[in-house]
Amino acid sequence: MSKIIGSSLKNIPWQDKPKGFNGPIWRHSENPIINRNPVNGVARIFNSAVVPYEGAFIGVFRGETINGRPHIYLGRSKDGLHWEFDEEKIKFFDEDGKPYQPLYAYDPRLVKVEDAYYIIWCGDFDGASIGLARTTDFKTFTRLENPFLPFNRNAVLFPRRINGKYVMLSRPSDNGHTQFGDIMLSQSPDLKYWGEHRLVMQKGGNGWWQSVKIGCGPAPIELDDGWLIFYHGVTGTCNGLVYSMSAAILDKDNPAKVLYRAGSFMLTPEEWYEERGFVPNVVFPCAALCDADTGRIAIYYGAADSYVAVAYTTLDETLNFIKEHNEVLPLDSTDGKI
Ligand code: BMA
Repeated sequence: MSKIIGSSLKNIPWQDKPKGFNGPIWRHSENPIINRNPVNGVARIFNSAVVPYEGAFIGVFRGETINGRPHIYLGRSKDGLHWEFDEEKIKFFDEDGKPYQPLYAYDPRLVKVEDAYYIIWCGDFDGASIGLARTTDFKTFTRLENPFLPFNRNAVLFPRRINGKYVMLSRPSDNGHTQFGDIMLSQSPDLKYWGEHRLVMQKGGNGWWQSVKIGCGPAPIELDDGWLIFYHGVTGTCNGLVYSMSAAILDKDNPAKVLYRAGSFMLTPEEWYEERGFVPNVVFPCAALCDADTGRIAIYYGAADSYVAVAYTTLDETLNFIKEHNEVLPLDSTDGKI
């Protein structure tokens, strides 16, 4: 069986799989872990990302302010489940030290690459596109050049360079509530100039749960023989879009190539906090903590655009599910250079 390449994380939030539960991902029993109105002036926190930090946990949180605009807030937690937030949104400065605040910022991801932590979000760049910032201490945040042209609204970095390049997954889109979308990959020698774009995975397949669009989720998890990604897939119903999640394995040296991909969802909206909220029927994964020793994985996901929830799986459970439901689409298995 494959192994996670990474650190041990003994204090990873964890609950064993409930007896009699058959699914590959099981929910934390005290979900949602963040409720409405968590901070003065913030109505909802959801679609947010966390990392281990100094023996505890730190995260960047999508805070929907009471005028409806989302911004990114910093949060800290001892156990990864109970969070305290700064009252003020994160202040970003450019590389010359001048204020460089996003007009709005949502769906942040947080990834450690070498000695720095990177925040990747969707913000306004004459339309929705991707924002990128670096911090080493969670006190000062340096906003870098916007990686892509508009429109694009969903991106995450790989946690290390591959073949000497930084690698970003993203989902190019339109200026609205995009009714299409595949996962692409872009590469950069310096986090400034991005190119060598590749197609990674397309929506669709035999099942319907990912028929409208797909988008990347947490930072890819390095395995000895590939990269594990959790991602969201969207289906259309007469009552609107439904967001579920599943997983795939990408090639280790060329992650534009999909080795295995689950043709069925691993988690879909079922609980009240996933089915009922500002946008009903949404599970939207943005972060995953892993313990390399045990293969335990804790996934943080936004629920119904209203709450943050946690769910658990293990590497073995996930790999078994992916392989049992394997369905790689024709262009997924190529090197993506079309
Ligand atoms: C997507 C993004 C997410 C959101 C989802 C469901 O397009 O805007 O932030 O969770 O829609 O509303």
